[in-house]
Amino acid sequence: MNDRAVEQEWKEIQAGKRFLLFDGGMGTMLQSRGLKVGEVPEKLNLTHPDVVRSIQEEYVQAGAEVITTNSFGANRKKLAEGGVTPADVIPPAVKIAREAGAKYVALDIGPTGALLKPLGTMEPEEAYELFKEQVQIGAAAGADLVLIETMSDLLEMKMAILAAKENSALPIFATMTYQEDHRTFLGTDPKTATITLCSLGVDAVGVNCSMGPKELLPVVEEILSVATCPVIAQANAGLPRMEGGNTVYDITPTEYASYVDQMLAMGVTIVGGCCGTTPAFIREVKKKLEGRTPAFTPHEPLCAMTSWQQTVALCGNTAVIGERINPTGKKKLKEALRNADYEYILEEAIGQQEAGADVLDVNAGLPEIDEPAVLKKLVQEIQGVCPLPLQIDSSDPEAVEAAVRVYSGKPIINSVNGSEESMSKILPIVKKYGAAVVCLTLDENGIPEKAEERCQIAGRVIERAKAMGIHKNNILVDCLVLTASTNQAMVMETLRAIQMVKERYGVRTVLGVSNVSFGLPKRELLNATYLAAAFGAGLDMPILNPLSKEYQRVLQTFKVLNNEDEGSIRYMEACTGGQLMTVTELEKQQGASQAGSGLAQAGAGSSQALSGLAQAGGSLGSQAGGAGNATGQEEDLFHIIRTGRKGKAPQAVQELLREKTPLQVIDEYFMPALDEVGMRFEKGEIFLPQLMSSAETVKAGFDVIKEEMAKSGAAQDKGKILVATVKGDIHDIGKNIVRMLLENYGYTVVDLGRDVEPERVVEEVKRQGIRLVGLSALMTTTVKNMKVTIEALREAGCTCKVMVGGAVLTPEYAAMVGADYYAKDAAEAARIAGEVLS
Ligand code: HCB
Repeated sequence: MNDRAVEQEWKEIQAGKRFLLFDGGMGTMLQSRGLKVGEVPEKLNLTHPDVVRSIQEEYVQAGAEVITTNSFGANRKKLAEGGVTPADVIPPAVKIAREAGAKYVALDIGPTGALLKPLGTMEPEEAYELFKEQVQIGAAAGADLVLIETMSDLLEMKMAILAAKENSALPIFATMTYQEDHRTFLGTDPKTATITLCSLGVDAVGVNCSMGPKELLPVVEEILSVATCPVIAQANAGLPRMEGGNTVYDITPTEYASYVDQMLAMGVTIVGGCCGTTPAFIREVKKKLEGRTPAFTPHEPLCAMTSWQQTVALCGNTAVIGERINPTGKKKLKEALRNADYEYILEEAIGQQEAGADVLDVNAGLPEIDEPAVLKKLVQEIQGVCPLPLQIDSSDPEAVEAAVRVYSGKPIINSVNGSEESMSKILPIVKKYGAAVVCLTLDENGIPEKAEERCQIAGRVIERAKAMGIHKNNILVDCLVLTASTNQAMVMETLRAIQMVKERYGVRTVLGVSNVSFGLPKRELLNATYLAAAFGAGLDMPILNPLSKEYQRVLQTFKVLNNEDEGSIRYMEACTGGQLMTVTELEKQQGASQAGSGLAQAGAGSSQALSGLAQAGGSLGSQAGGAGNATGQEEDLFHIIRTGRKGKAPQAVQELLREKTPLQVIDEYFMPALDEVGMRFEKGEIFLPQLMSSAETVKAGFDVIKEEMAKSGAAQDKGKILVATVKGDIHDIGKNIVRMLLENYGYTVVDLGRDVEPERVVEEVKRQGIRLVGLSALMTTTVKNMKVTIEALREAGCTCKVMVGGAVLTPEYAAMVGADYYAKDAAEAARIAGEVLS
């Protein structure tokens, strides 16, 4: 094909008007050639290029147009294990694919193999550097596109996309991998991933690996429901299972193709295969493409923001942006920012989340701090504990970019305005990182008085953004309210402007409501009344303090009236929960007759249409107390563990230890909090990152307990006990508690750690003449390894006693695995030790 024809074909592919067929799996094929995929499969490009080539030739013969290079793990970090570099294996990988007859060569990029911060230890930029090297080498070697696949971490995917964008002009296809619960291993759902990846400007988005094609159908459906670019699906050949040490796939090529057929009918245009698929699968899929017309219709970008776990979309509903992480006028927050006291700020984040905020504004604007560094760190810290999407709020473009770059998801940038400087600096960041942006209706000349002029500024920014390829759904206009104490005549003009921009441009609106009341008494009353009025004018996203009871009442009542709270369920819950007492009820309760009188007047000044809402808001104001600020209060250790804030745990434990024994703290706080976290994890309410944060928090608290117990530690040595968590199991909190208590009772504990091979246990028992072994297992799947370990001890002739424990165990299981004792908790373990070693 000549260049023009190729160009035309790509245009069609990128518009979803032409199908594109990828190849299938490589591993299964290598095995069928008698080759074992070694530790570094990419080395085969050097040692057995002929074999790799002949497999790819088969795929070409079967009809595959795109051949994926054998470079899935070809990043510097992974390759180091095999003593090779990306420069050694990527160019031959591209060459082999080309020689095999590929129409297009896809540079294959898989995950780095390390967990990124805050879950793991790798900095996002470190991942970026690894991907950058792969892209640069692959592009120079002549790849036609970049395929980033099998990703579970949205942030890692983002780093790979940025690396591809910034270091090549190649089309980018991005696919994530989902589990049976339709979330990635780290808890991202298909819609959230798709919205985020599309906004980053990829050329195709989708799913690979995961499960069989049948199980992927609902995932594909979700992806298609929001995709703005063509969708790619490359499933496995069924659900993999183990048989005699090998991974086996059950689906036949024709069955596979019949599910692909369904995907094509749903709108998928790019297909191929993943693990377990072979040229026979691709041949069958090819038949489904023949004579068929693509059914893909791209969606308009949704007005939506995402975190790595959640999407907040504005489709006729309202959503609240929590305003509290902004140092303006907040002494404590300023101090926290200056001292890098992130714990205080995380508390603010959690508090707002629990009060019902949908998005959090994050602002670190203090002249005396390094704003880019602090804002970036703040975003990372908050994303570590809070799943809400964030609004990155700064007037410094450098700080905005630093924060947006490491943000996992599609954030809102706050803000751009109509001045040339702002538009030229902020809009390119919005475009590059696929963010939504708040457009302030001001420019070089300040805030215009009249709604008409504010509307004109919004129009200018929208036009400019459009010219850069930013869709109007990614622009949220803030018509800016000035305080009633100094600009009373302009307050209602803002509401006119809201109505006007919505009508004229069809955009969503944002408003920092609390500004209206600066300098006046009973601010919350004014704020709530104004919020109700603003909702009436069509406001979509108020920026406010979600902890304010007055605001909450307006919000909850408005959601009923706006048909957002289906069946008024949440409203009724709030009523029965006592959160929404009416003036009369309050008066009754307080026995006071004056409580609500001022409020009715507050509503009366507003226009007729709004007065009902204003009253609803107004009646709230009568409740005494104000913001209902959960922060600043003594925080319960249970809550700290549940919300996974490890920095807070040591102090909370220390305080509890003044009144309680270490074991009481463990039993009354650690265990129930972990139980609840485990339950929520099982129900799919939280995901692995949150589970890990809670575990880390317990560990931080546990370190304090350990120190405390060491102080009162017994002097004599009552004998040696070996403890270990069995093979395949990495849970060790329980085992560590057992160890600590036994040490405290005067035993010497040999702790082999977690995920311990049976042979290791046998070796140490023999070497150290151990008489009591304590094994721990927390998962049903690892209980069997207790049995294996105990059998290994018995076979080796060890006469030691074995006790077993861990949440899943029961006395029956203990007997079944051949243990001598079952210890339901650490105290029981100490009692058993006394019996065995006395
Ligand atoms: Co984990 N996890 N987890 N997890 N995890 C559990 C155990 C589940 C029950 C949660 C659930 O789904 N409801 C579940 C297991 C389901 C099952 O098999 N029935 C589960 C899963 C599925 C997983 C992963 C597979 C998740 C994933 O990756 N998708 C993964 C496993 C990886 C692996 O092991 N290969 C995983 C990972 C994690 C971490 C890393 C996030 C974290 C562990 C951190 C760590 O231990 N360093 C974690 C945690 C914390 C839990 C929960 C929430 C708490 C466990 C815990 O520490 N309990 C747990 C849910 C739950 O159990 N409520 C959840 C508190 C301790 C003190 O209790 O029973 O261990 P304990 O110990 C007691 C007692 O039993 C006895 O004394 C201790 C003190 O009184 N005892 C012994 C314990 N061992 C003893 C040995 C003796 O000789 C004598 C007495």
